[in-house]
Amino acid sequence: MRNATRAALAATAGIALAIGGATAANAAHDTNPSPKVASYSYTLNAIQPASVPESAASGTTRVKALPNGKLQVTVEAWGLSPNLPHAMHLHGVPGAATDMGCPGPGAAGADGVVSVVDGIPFYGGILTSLTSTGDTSPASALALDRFATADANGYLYYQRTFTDVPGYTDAGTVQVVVHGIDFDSNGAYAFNADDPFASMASSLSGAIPLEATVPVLCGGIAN
Ligand SMILES: [Ca+2]
Ligand SMILES: [Ca+2]
Ligand SMILES: [Cu+2]
Repeated sequence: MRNATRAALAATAGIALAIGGATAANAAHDTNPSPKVASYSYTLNAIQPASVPESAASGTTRVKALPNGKLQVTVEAWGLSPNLPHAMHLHGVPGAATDMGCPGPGAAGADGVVSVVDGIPFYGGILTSLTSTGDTSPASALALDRFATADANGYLYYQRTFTDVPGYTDAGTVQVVVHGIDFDSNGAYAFNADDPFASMASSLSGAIPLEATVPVLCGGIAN
């Protein structure tokens, strides 16, 4: 499973994140398609140690404030585990501005994997679930049947226009976090007991495999 090039890419991303630490979002202001549309794009970075298989990925988030007051969020990612849904959330701390950021490989701890819980001191809790349909509250955090699925090449495209983004307008800095790594490339998250990774549970729930919730990409956006 390990691939030297992928590992090197992940390590490079990790170093950048370690230096970037808990800094605020780096915004790249696009040329506006219209004077009434504010459009911004942000980078998503891989956050796992290079030793975590299938964890090298990259991505972007685009946020457009539309003239009608709605907010359009687009996420594109490359190198994700193919043909699987990827939970995505806006993470942060509601209320007064708190300077949050993304975890790097150093947040992994003894087990060598950055779990959702390992990342919480960096990116906070879940403000919004970036589901494709239905509810977008934190209650839908693990609604895998309503999140975007990566294609056979590991490419994911997500776009949704929000009239109300729970917790988002309130929070100081917000991180987009994309979850889900098929560590053993067997085409599935380890929901079946005979799966090699079934014994590794999510840090959120013993009923959910680590593969389904482990964070893979993270990047700050400005609100
Ligand atoms: Ca860990
Ligand atoms: Ca698997
Ligand atoms: Cu999340």
